Amino acid sequence: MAFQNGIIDFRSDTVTHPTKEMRESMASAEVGDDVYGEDPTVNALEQRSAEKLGKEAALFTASGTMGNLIAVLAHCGRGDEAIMGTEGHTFLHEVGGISALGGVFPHLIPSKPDGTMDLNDVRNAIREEDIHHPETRLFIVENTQNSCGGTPISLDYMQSISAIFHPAGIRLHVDGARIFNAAVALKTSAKELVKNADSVMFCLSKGLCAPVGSMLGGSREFISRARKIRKQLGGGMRQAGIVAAAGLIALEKMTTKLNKDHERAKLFARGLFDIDGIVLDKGEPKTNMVYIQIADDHPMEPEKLIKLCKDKQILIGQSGPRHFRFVTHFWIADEDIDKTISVINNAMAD
Ligand code: TLP
Repeated sequence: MAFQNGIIDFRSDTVTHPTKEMRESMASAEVGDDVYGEDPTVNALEQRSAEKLGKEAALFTASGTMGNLIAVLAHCGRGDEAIMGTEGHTFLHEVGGISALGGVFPHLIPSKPDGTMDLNDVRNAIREEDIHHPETRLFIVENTQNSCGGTPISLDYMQSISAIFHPAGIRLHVDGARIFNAAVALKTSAKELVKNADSVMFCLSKGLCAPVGSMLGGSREFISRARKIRKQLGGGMRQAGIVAAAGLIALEKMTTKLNKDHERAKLFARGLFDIDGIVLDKGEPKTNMVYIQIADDHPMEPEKLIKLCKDKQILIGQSGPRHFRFVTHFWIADEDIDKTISVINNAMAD
């Protein structure tokens, strides 16, 4: 079940289109002015999201990047520091927004291949009071950890870091863009995984297929500050119920389908693993991401592989010099996986 135009798009789960049910609910959504708090569909989405996260309140944001940025701005003041992993999305892919717009200083500690950060590094990152030091306010952990293979981060780990940071008065933000993938993979609930977090962002627009939007959850007091910052950033969205309607379907109907994407990622990885010259870059997939590398001694050039796939209506995304990330999602079916394995197999054998 590729897209209507026949394209099989592995570049990300951000490329997903809304489902038919989403489009229908968008067409008939009740709306109001959300800046006045009067959009019933947005209000329902915020309330349902808060319940799903086990938090007091939630806020609809335009994107995951905006949700993370608002969280950092709500937790930190100018000159404060936020600790995060070297492979964290906030460090790698959010345009330096926390520094550019918030004056927040990123304190990096190495991300391990399993997506966690070493607990000793985590402990050592907390600075003692000293006139030379910035105030450490926040720790950001990503779940699933995208650049480390889409690895889910366990509740045990979340508890260990919260036991380190909370006594030191440092808050914990979860970039849970794919928290429901993590919950499915770990056979638990999103609520359980984020119970130690002070704030959490998740995306409606990735594997959950909504066309736009992310949710930021936290305490009532935190979300009311976050709401004001969203307005300050120009993110007050008026009749946003049109898009929130799709978000409600994403939340209620799509989270339970994610295990299919994970099964397909495993199937796909197995097929790719058997191809001469393809190396699984980050091991067996644990959620919906398959990272591969073209072996250094294989003559295939990455640009050529991209083109050969494109000629067959398959879009693939490069994640390094000879590296690729394939993301499985609702719009990729078993036959699309089979077709892609065969296209790559033929290309590599040529
Ligand atoms: N990730 C995108 C790209 O930005 C890399 C992708 O294709 O995976 N947190 C995490 C962990 C993410 O993976 C992303 C998007 C975001 C935040 C930002 O979400 P959006 O794209 O809605 O701003």
